[in-house]
Amino acid sequence: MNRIRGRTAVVTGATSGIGEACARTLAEAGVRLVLVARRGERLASLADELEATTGERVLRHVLDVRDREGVAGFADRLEREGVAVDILVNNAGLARGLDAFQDGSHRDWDEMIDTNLKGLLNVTRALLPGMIARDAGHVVNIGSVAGHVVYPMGNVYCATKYAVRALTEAANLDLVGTKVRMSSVDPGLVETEFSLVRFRGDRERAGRTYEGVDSLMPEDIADAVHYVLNTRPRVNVLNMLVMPTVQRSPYVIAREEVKR
Ligand code: NDP
Ligand code: 8X3
Repeated sequence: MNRIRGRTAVVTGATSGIGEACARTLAEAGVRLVLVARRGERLASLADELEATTGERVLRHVLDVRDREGVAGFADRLEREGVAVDILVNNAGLARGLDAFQDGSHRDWDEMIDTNLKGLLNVTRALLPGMIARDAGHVVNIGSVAGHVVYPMGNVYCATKYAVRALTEAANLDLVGTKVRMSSVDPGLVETEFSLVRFRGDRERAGRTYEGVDSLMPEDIADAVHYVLNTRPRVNVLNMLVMPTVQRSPYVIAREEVKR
């Protein structure tokens, strides 16, 4: 049964990887889309493509989730255009670097905290009150296995994802008595541009992350997000941890040897 057809969803970080896959999966399910990211050209090309395949208007809004004024402007635009948001997928996020705590870069730390934590807060703070006022809505936060288990050199990235899990739990306490739900979907290794961003464009190093590993693909996480959103209104999945079969923890990976 399709319980989300005709609903309106905001997907942040829709220009790549998991966010793009969520946009495609939700479009297929008949969800009206509002797509958000910083790279306008990519955003426009995905929105145009989904408009052509679904025949539905796809709103696009170039936004850096770290920019509080920009987020307020985005929320104002939605209100002006009479768009009531039923679903928010807080996906925009990134890792920068893989350094020991004692060698960490302030710039990398700020970027991760400002995006993964404060960016998620900014967008949620702007859209959640409308959901509460309508007593309907579902927020899905994309966390990570890194929010359950820390790994060497993951320090600040892991801390942001532990925070996402804590915020999902905390928000659910504050939402009790409403029909608004908040969930987190927490992936293990997914092959996306994540490592390319983490290693600032170093394709060889990024490629090694996925070498010999039958990683999750972005559509696997989009399926999980779809499942969570499509549950009956009485069901609230607080947290769904989704790992590749070959990865049982950040430390335990069956990696095939790659012959060179
Ligand atoms: P990608 O790099 O492929 O996609 C990240 C997306 O986030 C892009 O669309 C990017 O768009 C957007 N984004 C980044 N910063 C901002 C910003 N400041 N404002 C708006 N949008 C932003 O990586 P993934 O798809 O892998 O990452 C998506 C989420 O999944 C992240 O939260 C990540 O932490 C999480 N995750 C990823 C895993 C993996 O192994 N890949 C595993 C577990 C969790 P643009 O640059 O156009 O703004
Ligand atoms: C991304 C997955 O293991 O690189 O959250 O932290 S991992």
